[in-house]
Amino acid sequence: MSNARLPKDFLWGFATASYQIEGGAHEDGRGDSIWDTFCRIPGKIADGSNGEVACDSYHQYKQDVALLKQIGAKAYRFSISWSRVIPLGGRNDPVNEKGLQYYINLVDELRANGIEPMITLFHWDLPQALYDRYGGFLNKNEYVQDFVNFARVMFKAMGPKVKFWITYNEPWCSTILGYSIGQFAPGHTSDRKKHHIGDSSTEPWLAGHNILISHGAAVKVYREEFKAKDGGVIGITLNGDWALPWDADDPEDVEACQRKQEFSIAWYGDPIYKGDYPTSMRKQLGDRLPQFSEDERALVQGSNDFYGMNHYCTHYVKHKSGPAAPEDFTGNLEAGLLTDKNGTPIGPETQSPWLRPYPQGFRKLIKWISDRYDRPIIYVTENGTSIKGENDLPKEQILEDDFRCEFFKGYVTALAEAVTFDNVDCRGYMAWSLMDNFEWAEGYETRFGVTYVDYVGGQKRYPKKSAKGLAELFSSLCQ
Ligand code: PNW
Repeated sequence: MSNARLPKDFLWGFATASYQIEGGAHEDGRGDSIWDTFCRIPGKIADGSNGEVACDSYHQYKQDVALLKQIGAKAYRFSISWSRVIPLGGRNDPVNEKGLQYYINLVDELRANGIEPMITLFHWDLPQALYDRYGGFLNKNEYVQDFVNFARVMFKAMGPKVKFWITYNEPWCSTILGYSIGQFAPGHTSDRKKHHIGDSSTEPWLAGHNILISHGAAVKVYREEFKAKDGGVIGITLNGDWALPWDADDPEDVEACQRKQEFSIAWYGDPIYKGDYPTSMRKQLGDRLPQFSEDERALVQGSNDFYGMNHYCTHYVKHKSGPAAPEDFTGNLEAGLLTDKNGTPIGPETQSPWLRPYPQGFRKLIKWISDRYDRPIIYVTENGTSIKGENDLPKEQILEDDFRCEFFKGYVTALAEAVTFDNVDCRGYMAWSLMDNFEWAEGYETRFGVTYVDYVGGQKRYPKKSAKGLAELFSSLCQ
């Protein structure tokens, strides 16, 4: 398969997210987000850390851009801390000009260095004030208007300088991890041992519905008020793992794989590309899954100029018999299995318990998405890996990250195969991540960067081998 190629003008680069890298958590008027408060609850973050300083990108953004340039990136995907721009979050609350200026400066610096900015409006850090005021995602009327207002503030501030907009990063994570399992902010779950508030049987579906509507409403504003003069495109980023049957000879496990994709990816993808939730979800969830009114459907259907795809790994899936539990969010199956019936592991271990590399799964999944949604334009907006025990190694060894180089080689080659042989229209790829950063509930112990960040040495950055590896990989494939 060595004749697999990517287009000459393929847009490749690196991704990060505001709370994971910026720090400057209380500077120049930034307000708290739900992640600032979540980190203060003992036991929620593995190493008890938070994003107060993180990679200090609030002060070192020029170094970040220099680094991108040095390693040959064509694009940089980053996200906006909503509570930095509007500290209290709402449509009647003041805009914090200093906070907004940070992002204008970053975009100007990127453009001055010939790097294409790609902005994610929301990467999980909801302003705490909106959660306190009306429950955040769960209040449709208030939330949708506030998100649209925030989006408009950003579209207006950036104008034609930004050509790529992503409304949301991985709403599956915000809703399932944040409103069902309680592992992510704001920590809601039915499990009273974990949290005092939440209903896993209803809240994730309601939160997801309201996110979809706010996405559609923000896209409408971009298309009506900005697109013609600013010339950008806008979409949403969905995460997705590939699924293999635990028992390849059991038709019920094979069927469960499809249902698993519907419950995780098509939950958001189908309303956007087809106008409603998948039948399998309606069948299992009944009235707990909200209905789209005609107005809502009109907002959501057709609201992607491109599909943003985050992908890391593949899991085995095993069907369950009997009725689904009320808090089930998987499609009544065992998801996330790391070995199959014969005990064969899906791939080598990494530092992240859920992540086992399996490059062929990337090719399969991107084709699955492309086929289901009639060949949308796809940008891969995240893909990368942690390495088992990386954090415990001396710096010199961390910089020789051959495991990560192999990961990228396998995955990017699989992508090139999908583009060359499977008729997939993928136009860009952002590796996760430009640098080691705050890995949410796993804290700083898990590193995903192609750049080592010295957290005790002033957050200084040292490119790893994989940083250079990507440039070589793309220069050989893009021709
Ligand atoms: C993505 N899981 O999150 C996020 O978009 C990034 O912010 C994050 O740092 C990166 O992947 C690496 O984890 C995920 O538990 C977090 O399956 C958790 C899961 C999947 C994606």
